[in-house]
Amino acid sequence: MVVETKQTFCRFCHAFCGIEVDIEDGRAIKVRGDARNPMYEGFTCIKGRQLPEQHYHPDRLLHSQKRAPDGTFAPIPHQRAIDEVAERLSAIIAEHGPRAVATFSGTYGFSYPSSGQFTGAFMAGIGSNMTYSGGTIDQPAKPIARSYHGNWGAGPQMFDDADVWMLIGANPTISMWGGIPQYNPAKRLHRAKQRGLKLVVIDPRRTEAAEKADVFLQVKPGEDPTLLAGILRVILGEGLVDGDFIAANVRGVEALREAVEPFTLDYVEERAGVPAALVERAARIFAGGERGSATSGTGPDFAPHANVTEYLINAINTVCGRWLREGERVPNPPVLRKPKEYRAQAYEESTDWESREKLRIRDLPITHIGPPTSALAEEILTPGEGRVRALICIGSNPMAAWPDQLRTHEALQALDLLVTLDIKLSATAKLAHYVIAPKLSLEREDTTLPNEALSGVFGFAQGYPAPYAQYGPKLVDPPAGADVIEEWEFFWGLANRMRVPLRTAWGEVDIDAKPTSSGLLERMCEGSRIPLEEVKKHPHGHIFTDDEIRVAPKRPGSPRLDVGRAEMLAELAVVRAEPHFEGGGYRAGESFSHRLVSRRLLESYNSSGRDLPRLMRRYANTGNPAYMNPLDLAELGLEAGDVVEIESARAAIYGVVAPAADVRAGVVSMAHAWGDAPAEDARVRELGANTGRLSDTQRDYDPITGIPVMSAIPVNVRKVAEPAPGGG
Ligand SMILES: Nc1nc2c(c(=O)[nH]1)N[C@H]1C(S)=C(S)[C@@H](COP(=O)(O)OP(=O)(O)OC[C@H]3O[C@@H](n4cnc5c(=O)[nH]c(N)nc54)[C@H](O)[C@@H]3O)O[C@H]1N2
Ligand SMILES: Nc1nc2c(c(=O)[nH]1)N[C@H]1C(S)=C(S)[C@@H](COP(=O)(O)OP(=O)(O)OC[C@H]3O[C@@H](n4cnc5c(=O)[nH]c(N)nc54)[C@H](O)[C@@H]3O)O[C@H]1N2
Ligand code: SF4
Ligand SMILES: [Mo]
Repeated sequence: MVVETKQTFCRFCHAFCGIEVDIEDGRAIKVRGDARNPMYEGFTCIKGRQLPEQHYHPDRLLHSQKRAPDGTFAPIPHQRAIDEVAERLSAIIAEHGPRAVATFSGTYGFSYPSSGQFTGAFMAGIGSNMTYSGGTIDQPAKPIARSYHGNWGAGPQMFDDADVWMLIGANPTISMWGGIPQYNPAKRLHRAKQRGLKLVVIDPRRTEAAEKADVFLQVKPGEDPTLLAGILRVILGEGLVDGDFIAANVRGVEALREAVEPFTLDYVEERAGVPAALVERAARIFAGGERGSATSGTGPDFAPHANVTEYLINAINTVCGRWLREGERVPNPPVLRKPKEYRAQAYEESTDWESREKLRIRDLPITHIGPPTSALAEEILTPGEGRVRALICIGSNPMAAWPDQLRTHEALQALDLLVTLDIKLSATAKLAHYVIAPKLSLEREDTTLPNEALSGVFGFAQGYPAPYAQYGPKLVDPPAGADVIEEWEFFWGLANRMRVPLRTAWGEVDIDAKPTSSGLLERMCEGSRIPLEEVKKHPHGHIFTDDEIRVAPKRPGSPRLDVGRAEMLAELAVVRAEPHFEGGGYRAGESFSHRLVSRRLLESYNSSGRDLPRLMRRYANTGNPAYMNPLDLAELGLEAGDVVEIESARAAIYGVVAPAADVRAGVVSMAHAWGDAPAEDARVRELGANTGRLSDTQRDYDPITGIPVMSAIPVNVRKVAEPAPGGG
């Protein structure tokens, strides 16, 4: 049998690495990094190399499923499933109005751009704005803080020519997500260190990235606002700022200076648990460099006061002048997007949350990033007009990923209609009325456009650092006999039956003549700087450099970046006034022994990957380990492999302990999106445990984004007996 080799890109995670796939007899048999890909240079991780196992997994859904009243699932042709879902949605809308219908787009809603467009168009078509996404339980503080601070039209300085860099609660060489561009991040970091980059890392865990740090601040979880205010105080106090940039482009420096004044090094040391001399050194190194950014990941954005944390990160970059200037070459102009203008000036954004439409729940606003996912369970459970009664999940898994799993579990069971588009019977799918079986990545054509569009949305070091794009053709057919579709086809099918107009960003879609995937790709790339046809000529991907694309001068009368926003500085004052306790708690009268922090494991991707044996070797008898410092284990009389109960103010989970000297004492470091429904708790060694259950969506949540405390969660840890199987 001949083996053919073809190029495409991996979509197991959002890094979209360029890969080569060996195909034998119409089946993908092997995946490796594409050494000729100019962006990734042959890099892949162990997850991407499992794409064949994922595609041909015995539990992969090759047919859509319908749940019978007794809880069992039976295959249903996808056309029939769409007929029935359309009918039930129409009935719900007729009786309760369109707001009763919600969508939740998750990890694999991002990977395929037509999914998002058709979800949005369908929802707009029926007249519902209940379009929730993973973004509001990810790093919503980034766009919110950016709005308060203002946006810089030319973008931030880049990693590849930086001489200083600060990583706050991000671990890019494992998460491949950002903070350092997620395209072969280890190699980028290695090269940067070789040219002399000075790296500051702030994390409660000595991460893989921290191993490479010049200064490592092992901060107490949740204390980033204090630490960053302390760093700013040093920068401003010692005048380590870019005075010219500030004079021309910034306002609010005096207000900021006053606001950080109470964050003395002594105070920071005591509260954030970082030696004063190290804080000083970090500030001097970062501000003393020529180019670089302070960047962050999910960790600090899951902790309290995340908007302030992100605001202070913006302020550090701004007072140090870490933005691209007039005349500089734009490092990453669009490829598959339309040409755009880059100006060396600030742009103001609206922060008028108060005048926006509010949810019924806790008066939370629907901001420009959509309604807050952390309130959706309550939108489902709270009676009255506007109650959400139908939910469609697109490449997402609320049971694994939403904070406050007990509430989520209750809510999902209270729905009149739950539909999920998923490749397997996930914990959410098991509760669904219909599961729609989608095609997998190697069975569909697409482009790297979503990653290109990332830059500027999430902040620093996001999106491609160069004008790169790749087109990935369809490489294999779905397994014989399969009835699988692309997610957009589901929404098109609903629109067709319900007579709902579909207006995407690429124009109106005919709801009687079904488009093709190729046609949609062409439409979404219409007017792009580089035509799709040209990109297709480069099967290994290509960097479409254009030295003529430069940063334009600012327009007269342009606004300034604002580092002194009253709302943010007022919240910083709240931080300063808060009591801080020796234990883990945030409130007086509460006593907790530890704080539990989020982390990523290389071998799983949120709730994906746990069914792939080669990924799970290390976790075969532990699930997602509860990593703790050996000092803590000794104190609690624990040994590796013991089962503990981890209890927050909201709920308790089991965890299997693993010693980890890289974790700060007093901290439990544990990955999310493991475990299953509460009845399966005793199977902790096999399924892991769901850390989301420890969060309380109704307590200590952010009043703008609604995000509850999802990291730096105060918990108590105690040894318990091995849970009895079947004993939930
Ligand atoms: N406690 C805690 N909670 C967290 C986090 C945390 O760190 N701690 N992280 C948060 C973050 S950052 C995020 S982004 C969210 C993620 O939240 P979700 O996106 O809801 O979670 P995932 O587990 O990624 O869900 C992806 C689902 O898509 C399915 N799937 C896999 N491939 C495909 C495909 O090709 N097509 C389709 N249609 N489906 C597919 C998978 O089987 C899985 O069920 O979780 C958040 N929740
Ligand atoms: N292998 C793998 N890759 C993934 C994912 C996955 O599940 N597995 N998930 C993907 C998703 S959805 C996302 S959003 C990205 C996230 O990408 P990252 O944000 O880089 O994710 P993490 O590796 O969890 O890094 C978060 C870091 O924050 C630290 N941290 C926790 N709490 C605090 C705190 O209070 N303060 C500070 N300073 N640090 C803290 C943790 O110790 C951890 O090192 O990763 C993506 N990539
Ligand atoms: S980092 Fe791994 S999972 Fe992510 S795209 Fe690359 S090979 Fe795939
Ligand atoms: Mo995420």
